[in-house]
Amino acid sequence: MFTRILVANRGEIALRIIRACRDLGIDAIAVYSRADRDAAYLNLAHDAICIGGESPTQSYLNAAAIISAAELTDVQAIHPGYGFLAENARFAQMCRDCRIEFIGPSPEAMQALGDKVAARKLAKQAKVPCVPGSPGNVDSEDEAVAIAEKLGYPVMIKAAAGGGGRGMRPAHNEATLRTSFKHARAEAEAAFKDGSLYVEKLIERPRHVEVQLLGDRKGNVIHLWERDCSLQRRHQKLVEESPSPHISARTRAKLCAAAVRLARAAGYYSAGTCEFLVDERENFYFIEVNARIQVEHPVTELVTGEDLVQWQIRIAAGEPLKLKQDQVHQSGHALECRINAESPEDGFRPSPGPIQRLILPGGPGVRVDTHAYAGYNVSPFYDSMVAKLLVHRATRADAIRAMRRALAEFVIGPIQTTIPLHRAIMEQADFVRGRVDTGFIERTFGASERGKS
Ligand code: MV4
Repeated sequence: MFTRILVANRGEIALRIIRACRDLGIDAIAVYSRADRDAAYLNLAHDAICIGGESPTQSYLNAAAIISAAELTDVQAIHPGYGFLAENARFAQMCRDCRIEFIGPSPEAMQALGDKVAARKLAKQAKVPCVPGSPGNVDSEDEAVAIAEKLGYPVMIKAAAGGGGRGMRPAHNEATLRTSFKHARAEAEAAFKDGSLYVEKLIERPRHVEVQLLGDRKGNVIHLWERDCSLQRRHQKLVEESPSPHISARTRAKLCAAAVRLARAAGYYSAGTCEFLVDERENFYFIEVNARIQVEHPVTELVTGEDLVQWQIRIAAGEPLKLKQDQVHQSGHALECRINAESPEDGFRPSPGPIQRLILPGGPGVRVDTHAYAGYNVSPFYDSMVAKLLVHRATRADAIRAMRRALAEFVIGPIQTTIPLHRAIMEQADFVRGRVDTGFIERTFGASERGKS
């Protein structure tokens, strides 16, 4: 097992990884940008190293600075967390070249799955259902039109290098397809330096269901059931839960088995997620793999009782996965609300600044993952998430009640947060009935939403 790990991230996930290291008896080395020098979790690390300026490119995205910090502190491994360098295959390769274990999948798997067209091909080979669409890249407008006519409108144009909703455009007829194609290509070129596009049939009112996977370096792959992340706003998840309220036990079993087949075909190890769209008739379609630990991983930790970050570390150290599929049970119901420093009444504008007052909820079944404290300054340079509030109870109804209680206890000020929005969501009849698709937020809180895209 490792004795020393570098934590190449910030905020709540840095703290989460430091905690896993402590539980495993490993020294955690933290890194920080000049904007994060007062972060309290730095004191929980064995050591902390400044890696550069406030902007992510100067610090948390600065691969050379991070590798230097790793060399300087003589760590055996780097945990990238999520975001920043977590899904950067070149960074994983740099780590390998420097004989530092990257705590994540292999650069090869990351590369193969990072290209959505290549991932779709792999999925098809593994007999994982995909959204009907083009077999590969679509190189011209005319080719896109021909494919759309075969599929039938509406269709969705996606960037091969995209993901998480970036570089995506719907088209409802030939005219909109032609303009969308031009725009999508320009956007993909600008955002990813790769203008490759593909076309899929548009799935109406989809639910977003993802399967948590763990694989070791010996080829063992298991799933830890699913999470439902349908409650989003502009591709920013707001609420996640497990089990999904939308699927039958039969669909769940098929979905999880499909995800495991894909991970095996990709030679995937470490923690990862296989994302699916699920339609109203419970047909499911693979869309992409997230080759990292995700923000919402604690939802799965609560229902399975497993520590995913510890597993990632054990796997990177070469341990075989001692956890067998039949030992992983989905017990009770977990919900997560992302508490962001934003103003929902003001188009979700970021609301950074000092936190003066903070009272965290607690009691039975409550978990709060946060790096925030009274006196902490929420920096405008980074993601606006300040806390993840989770509950775990026997049933979904009990979990919703516990979440209402926890949200009522939560005091944070004077910054604006998404807490009032979450309180409203937990009272919403459709949410309580489990009838949530990806258009829920727009339909329910539509007045302040429309016309902002
Ligand atoms: C789609 C889709 C409809 N049809 N693909 C958005 C995130 C990215 N991972 C895939 N996404 C979508 N892909 C087809 N063929 C609708 C979405 C989508 C969505 C998916 C999951 C959760 C929220 C969403 C919000 C808008 C669009």
